[in-house]
Amino acid sequence: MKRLFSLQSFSIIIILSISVMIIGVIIQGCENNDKIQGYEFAKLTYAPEVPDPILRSHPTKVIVNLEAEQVIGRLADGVQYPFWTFGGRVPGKFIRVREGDLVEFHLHNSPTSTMPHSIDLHAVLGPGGGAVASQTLPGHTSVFTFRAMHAGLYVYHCATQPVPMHIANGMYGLILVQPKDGLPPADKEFYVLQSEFYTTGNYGDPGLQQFSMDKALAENPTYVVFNGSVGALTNSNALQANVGDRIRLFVGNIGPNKVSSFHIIGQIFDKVYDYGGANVTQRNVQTVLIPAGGAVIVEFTAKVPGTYLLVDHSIFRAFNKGALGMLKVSGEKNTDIFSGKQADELFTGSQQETHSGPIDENNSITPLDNNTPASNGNGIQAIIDKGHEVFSRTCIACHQVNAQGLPAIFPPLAGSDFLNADKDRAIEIVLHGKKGPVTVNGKSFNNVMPPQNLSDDEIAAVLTYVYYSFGNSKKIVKPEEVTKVRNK
Ligand code: HEC
Ligand SMILES: [Cu+2]
Repeated sequence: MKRLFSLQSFSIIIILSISVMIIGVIIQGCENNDKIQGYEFAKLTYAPEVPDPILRSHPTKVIVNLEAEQVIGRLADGVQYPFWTFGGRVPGKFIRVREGDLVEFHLHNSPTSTMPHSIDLHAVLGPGGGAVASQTLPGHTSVFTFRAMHAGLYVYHCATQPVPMHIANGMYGLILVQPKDGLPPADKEFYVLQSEFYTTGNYGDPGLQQFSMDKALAENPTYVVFNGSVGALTNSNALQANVGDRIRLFVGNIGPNKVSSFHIIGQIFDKVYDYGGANVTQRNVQTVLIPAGGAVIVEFTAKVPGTYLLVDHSIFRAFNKGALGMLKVSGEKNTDIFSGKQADELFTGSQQETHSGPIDENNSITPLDNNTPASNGNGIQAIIDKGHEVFSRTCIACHQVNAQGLPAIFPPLAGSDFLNADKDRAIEIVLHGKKGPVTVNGKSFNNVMPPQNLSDDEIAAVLTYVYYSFGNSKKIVKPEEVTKVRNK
């Protein structure tokens, strides 16, 4: 009996000590998972690329090298701007670290800079977000270190006086502090940042522009763009994905003045990390609000192929100031989800009356009398003035103020070979609209222009104005010619 007892206690002691060892290993493991281990250099990316997800399960020291540089670059076709940048482009490079990482930040200021620069990262807990610690003269490097305490998506920007001007000139970007446990897997991750530019010239005015303090103070941007320039995300620069891809966008808005109403035409964000915080706070959202100096993470799955437009749904900014991007989704059609156009039938109006016919006397619309400049030959200038007025209230919505159109969407009227080649055809287009493929100045378009509900005088005037402006062939269009085409 006695012997048996001691054998039992022996095995209990063994079991106990094994358990203690196991627990010790577990505790040690936990400790290691919070301890900074080793170091690495951050791999930064230019928009729209995002650095690969971090697979580490422990924090490390991350060394970030970023250079402030002043460069002249493209703001729109034919338009240049003297940008101040982080990394030579706007927006600045994307930084990705893991929650708990110790970030050793090396801010270099190029020797060719004309002024000091600095950085305020919204991911920093400390005065100025690093602004004071990082004030850096041209040809110098500042180093400071911070612990990435809170997971989330944060903007960074220059914080050297005058701060608003450093921001307005392009000094901003995004830093993602990836949660400890990572984000759920995604097939595509993209970096999109909205910002405004305030130029001395109007939208589209060619040549090297300068910063306009007046427009900035009036909060009246000349340009509102995604990723630093008009067209940075359109056509051959469009974001690319496949049907079925899980797509995650890291979207920032730096302003400097405006709040963004970010929307993708034809998509629904099925997950939204509002304000770029760590949690999914909403599902099935059409438009997200991004404060100036804020960010958001949105996710969705592209179910149907096609081109989807990224816009600020303050919509004049999208179609008239540049806040337009494209996501091209390729793959198999899915007619269960979206049929595409199934019919195109004639519709003559519920009152059996169309606006294109002659206006009768009982109609409340007063017909234009014949005493208009277009018909009394009062001189070409009067016609052009009237045409300008018609143009501004109708055509610019699509063909843009400068008549340059929008790449792949609206053809240009400026210097348009198509317009200049055939006057009657132009009249017909304004009268009856146009759809299907068309090539203008070697670029193809395939879209729909609705009929313009204008009188013969108005059409004559607007076309004369267009022919006499924007480097076109100076043709005069008479109201009689419009009437002739209308009655054809
Ligand atoms: C709602 C948008 C819209 C409006 C408003 C509009 N257009 Fe268009 N326009 C288009 C589109 C789209 C096309 C190309 C259609 C196609 O792809 O077949 C086009 C084509 C044209 C063309 C032939 C192509 C070219 O660039 O030379 C002319 C000329 C033209 N429009 C003139 C006008 C004039 C003048 C007005 C104002 C009275 C006007 N449009 C208003 C959308 C519009
Ligand atoms: Cu700066």
